[in-house]
Amino acid sequence: MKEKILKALKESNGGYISGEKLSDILGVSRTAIWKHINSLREEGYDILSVPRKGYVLNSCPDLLTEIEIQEGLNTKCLGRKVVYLDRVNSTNDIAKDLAIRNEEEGLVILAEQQVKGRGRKGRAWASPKGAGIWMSLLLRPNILPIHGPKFTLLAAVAVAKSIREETGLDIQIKWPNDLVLQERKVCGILSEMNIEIDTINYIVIGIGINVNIGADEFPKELHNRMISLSQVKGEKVSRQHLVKRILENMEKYYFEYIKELHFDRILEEWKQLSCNIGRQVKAVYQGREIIGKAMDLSKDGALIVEQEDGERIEISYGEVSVRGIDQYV
Ligand code: BT5
Repeated sequence: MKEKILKALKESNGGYISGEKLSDILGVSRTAIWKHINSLREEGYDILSVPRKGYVLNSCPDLLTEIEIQEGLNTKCLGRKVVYLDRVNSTNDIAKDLAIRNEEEGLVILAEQQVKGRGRKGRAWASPKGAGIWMSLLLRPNILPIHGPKFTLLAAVAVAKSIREETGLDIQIKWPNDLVLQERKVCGILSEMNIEIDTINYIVIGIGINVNIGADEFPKELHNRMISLSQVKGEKVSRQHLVKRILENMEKYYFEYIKELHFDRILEEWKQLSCNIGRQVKAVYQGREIIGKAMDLSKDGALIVEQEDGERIEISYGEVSVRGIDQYV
C-alpha cells in the first residue's frame, strides 16, 4: 500500500492529490493513507499536506528501493526485479541463494549495509550504512564457462563508464577488478560463477562503490588506500542515478557481448580506461615474481607484462600492484 501511495504521489508530478482521492483509488480509509504517509516521511520522503488541497511530494531520499530504481530505468532485463534490503551479510550471498532457487537473470540485490561484505579470497569489504552502493547482479549467459572471467572486465568497463558519465570524475581501472581515483581504490568487483563442464549456471557480479563516505568512516588501516566519489567530487553523488546508469550500461555491454561473442570493443575501452598500461607493475604469478612494464591486454583479457630482459608474460589471474598505488613504490 505504501508503495502504491508513493507511486500515486509521484504520478501527480508535483501536484496535490487529496486524501479522499487516494483513499478512493486505493480502497483504504483516509486514516490508513495518513499512516502510510507518515511512514514514508520517516523514510525521508518530504511530503507536504495542506488542508483542502491534499498531499504533495516535495523530494525523495536517495534510497535504492525497487520503486526508486525502476523509475525511468531504461533496461529490458537488468533491474526487472530488485530486492532491496537494509542490512545483509553480503549481497553476493543473497544473489547466489536466489540463483539456486531459479531466480531469473537480471535480478538485482541492493543493501544499505553489509556486515560481512567480501572481496576476493575471503578478504573483507568495508560497506558502511547508507553511503555506498553494495549491489549484486544475476546473469545467466548461455556461453562456455571459459569466457566467464571476461565478465569482470566487462563490468569494470560498464561501471567506470557510468561513474564518468554521472560524476565527470577521471576514474581508471586497475587490472583486473579495481576502480581507482587519485590512485586510491573507490570500487571493487567480485564475480562468482557456478558452472558445469560446458555450461554457466549463473554468474553473480558483486559491485561495491564508495559513494558518499567520509574519510573518517573508513576502517583506520585503509584510510590511505581507499577513497569515495564524494571526497573527490566535493559534494554528494546520487546513488539512485548511478545505480540506474550502471544497470543500463551493463546491460548494453552484456547483450552486445553475448550476441556475437566479440570482446574486442570492450577490451579497447578497458585499455583506454586502464591505469596499468605503460606503468611499472609487480606480481607474483605461478610462483614467480614478475616485475616489469604493463604493455597491453591479450584478447582474453590477460595483462601482458614485459620484464627488463624483454621476456613477455601474460598474467591471467591474481593480483598486480602498480607502482605508486598499492604501496608499491
Ligand atoms: C574486491 O576484492 O575489490 C571486490 C569487492 C567487492 C565488493 C562487493 S559489494 C557487493 C558484493 N557483495 C560482497 O560481499 N562483495 C561484493 P579484492 O580485490 O580482494 O579487494 C579487497 C581489498 O580491498 C581489502 O583487502 C581491502 O584492502 C580493500 N578494501 C576493503 N573495503 C574497501 C572499500 N570499501 N573501499 C576500498 N577498498 C576496500
